[in-house]
Amino acid sequence: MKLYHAPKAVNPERTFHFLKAKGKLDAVEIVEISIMKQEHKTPEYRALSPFSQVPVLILDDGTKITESRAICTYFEDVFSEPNLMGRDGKEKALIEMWDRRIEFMLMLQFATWFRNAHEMMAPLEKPQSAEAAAKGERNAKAFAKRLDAHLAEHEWLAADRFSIADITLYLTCGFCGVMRWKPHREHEALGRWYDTVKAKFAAE
Ligand SMILES: N[C@@H](CCC(=O)N[C@@H](CS)C(=O)NCC(=O)O)C(=O)O
Repeated sequence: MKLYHAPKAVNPERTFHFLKAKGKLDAVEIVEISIMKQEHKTPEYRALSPFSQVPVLILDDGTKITESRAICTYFEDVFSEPNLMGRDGKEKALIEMWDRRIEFMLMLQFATWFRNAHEMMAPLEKPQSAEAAAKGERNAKAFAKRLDAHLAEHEWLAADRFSIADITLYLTCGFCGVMRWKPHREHEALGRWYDTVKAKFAAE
């Protein structure tokens, strides 16, 4: 198995950290791609990823999987422990619910802000839009407040234990630093949760 990974980019980091949480980084060949050098725009890479995005997982039979969550679903199946996506219907649904909320209501909103406002993104986001950036920023910041309220009453995002939803949120919080925004330093419960996840990854 081969995983095309772009360090520091949130979706590839999601699959990478998922694999890390499984303790299986050694089981997969990792190939690094530089998005800033536009290595994902080459004809060779486009043959692997038709939308020119990272990550991509290539299975031993040549099958290409190009969505980060779908790649995690595959890893969950082949590396079943520790379970990160739910053991029964209820856990699976709650974990997926929170993971999708983080993806749509925080990560995508933040990405809209970042891609439309940061000069580094100008070659990739044409044209950039100040209006879209402002809307993304507003939405991301409003959702961070709601997350803080949830985490004030729960140790983990979903199902009372560490899951893929925590991985997605942890990496998204880190990604927000690129706009000098640290939601986990603005909100107390989010900060307590963030430090716990950080310590967990540092110990692995
Ligand atoms: N829905 C896809 C999104 C993948 C994605 O947007 N990857 C970004 C890096 S975080 C990328 O490859 N960007 C390249 C570009 O925008 O040109 C997934 O979850 O894998």
